[in-house]
Amino acid sequence: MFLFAVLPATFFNVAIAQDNDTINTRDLEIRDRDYLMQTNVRYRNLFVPDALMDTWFYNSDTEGAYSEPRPSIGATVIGLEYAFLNEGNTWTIWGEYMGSKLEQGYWDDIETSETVDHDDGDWVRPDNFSGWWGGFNYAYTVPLTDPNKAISLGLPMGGGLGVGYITGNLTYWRPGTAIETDCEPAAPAYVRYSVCEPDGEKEFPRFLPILDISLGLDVNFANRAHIRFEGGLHDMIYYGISAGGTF
Ligand SMILES: [Ca+2]
Repeated sequence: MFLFAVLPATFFNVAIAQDNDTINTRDLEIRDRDYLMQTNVRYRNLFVPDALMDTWFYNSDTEGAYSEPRPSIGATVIGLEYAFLNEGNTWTIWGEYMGSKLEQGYWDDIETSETVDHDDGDWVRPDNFSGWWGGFNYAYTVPLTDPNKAISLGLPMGGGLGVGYITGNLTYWRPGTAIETDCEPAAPAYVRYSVCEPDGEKEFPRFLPILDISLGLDVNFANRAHIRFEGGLHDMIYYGISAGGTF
C-alpha cells in the first residue's frame, strides 16, 4: 500500500522538478547569484585589406614592380572566453593563440618623390611568427527575439582592450646596394634571399596593444548553448565564430 501511494507521488514530483529545470533554470540561477557564467571557444580569421597596404607598398600589378604578389597580412586565432552575464550585459575575459598566415615575400615601399625604385625593398621571411593574446571585453546584447524562449537571437555589440605577446622572428634581406656585402652586392633583395645569408631580424615591439570592436549575432538554444557569429576589429579586420555553454 505504501509503495502504491509513494511511487506515483515521487514520479509526479520528479516530473515537476524536471519541468522546472528545463523551463526556469535561467531564472532560478539568476536569483541564486544575480548573474550567469559562460565558457566559449572562439575561432577568428584576421586580415589587413590589401587595399590598405597599397597605401605604403607596391604590388605586382604595378608596372615595373617585382612580378610576384606582395604577401598578405593575416592570422588565425583560437581562444577561450570566460564570461559573466547579467541582463543584456556581458563581461568577457579572453585568451588566445595567434597563428600568423604571413608568408615570406618582397616589400617594396612606395616612393613619394619622383624617382621610383622597385629594387629598394626588403625580402622578409617570418620564422615561427605567432603570439599569445589576452584581454577584457564588454558587450551589450540587443535581443532580437524573446530571450526567455528556448531558442533566441541577440545582437551583441561591444569592445575591449587587450595585450598581445609576439613570438618568432621576421628575418630579412636587404638590397645589396644598401649594405656592405660580398654576396650579390648589386642585386635586389628578391634575388639575394635565395643565395645569401639573411641580413638580420626585424626589430619590433614584442608587446602590442589590442583594440577590439565587435558586432555579432548570438544564437541561443536549449537555454544552455549558443553560437555567436561575429566580426569587427581585433587589431586587424576579423570575422569569426564562438560557441559555448551558459551555466
Ligand atoms: Ca620602393
